[in-house]
Amino acid sequence: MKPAVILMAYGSPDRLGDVPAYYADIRGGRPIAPAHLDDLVGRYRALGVDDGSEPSPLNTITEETRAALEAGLGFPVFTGMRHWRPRIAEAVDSALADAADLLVGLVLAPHYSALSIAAYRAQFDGAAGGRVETRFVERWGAEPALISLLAERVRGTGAHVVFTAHSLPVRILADGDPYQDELLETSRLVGEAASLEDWSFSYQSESPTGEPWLGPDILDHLGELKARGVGDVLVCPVGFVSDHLEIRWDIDHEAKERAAELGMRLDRIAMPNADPDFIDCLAGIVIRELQAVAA
Ligand code: FEC
Repeated sequence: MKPAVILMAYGSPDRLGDVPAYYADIRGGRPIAPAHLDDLVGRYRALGVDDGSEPSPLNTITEETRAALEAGLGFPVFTGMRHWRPRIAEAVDSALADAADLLVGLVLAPHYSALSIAAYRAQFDGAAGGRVETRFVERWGAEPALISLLAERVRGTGAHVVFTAHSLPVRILADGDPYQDELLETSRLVGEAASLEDWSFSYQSESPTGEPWLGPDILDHLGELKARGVGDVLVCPVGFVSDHLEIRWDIDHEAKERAAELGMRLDRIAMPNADPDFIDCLAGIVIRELQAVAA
């Protein structure tokens, strides 16, 4: 067998000039208010994405993760982006051009939702189109290696730990979507492994789509914590695994600013990115999928 991994990520614009097309892809053809587009361009600019020839700092992290996983596994890993290039379909085509005969699809997001992992899966399955044997990892939020890696980063803190994840529209609950339950389970497992006495969960990064989103949002939650007498917060974004816009802007800028306004201190854990322990975690998941095929 000649396996390859299709490592799927949300994707990030390479240059500022890409932001309109990238945002249009996220919106799936629905209209974008000009003020929202300007605001998004400003956020990417603040993170160091520019119109120069250097790669975007955010995409550089995804590439480091891909390269480290490939080195760890000893067979090819191709990156496919849900909303940018290289697309998931391009990654699948590259793997097939490289003569891979078994593709393992793994998304760099641990929790299942119909609005998230299912959309990656649809692109992956559509691209493979029955041309090759495939395995797809639907969830890995309770993976022991992930739990212990995150637990290590919050263990012993004197701060109140707030686990966070990207919010989604409230309507997913009526459809019985497992997203929220899976996020709370990861948070509980990490809290237990790190013997945390005081932790909570909140959402972040709600998008201005005009419908209600799951809450509480971290910006409101900080106010609730302040009212409870909490002065020191450590954010552990369990729904994300790398430094990107939602971490570097929404947590490091917006949430930090809100905490400062409230007279609170806010830090966050270092994201897994291409940390060797995290790469081992991903490699372990892939190897288990290969073993299931061989069994
Ligand atoms: O660093 C980067 O360039 C990309 C950061 C990024 C990540 C990410 C992850 C998730 N999203 C999820 C759901 C939604 C839904 C909408 C939505 C909108 C945006 C916008 C940007 C954006 N998201 Fe995202 N998301 C990232 C970036 N996301 C930019 C558009 C402007 C804005 O809201 O600021 C609303 C779509 C709509 O308009 O209909 C829903 C979920 C995740 C976590 C799972 C995953 O990573 O795939 C869920 C990273």
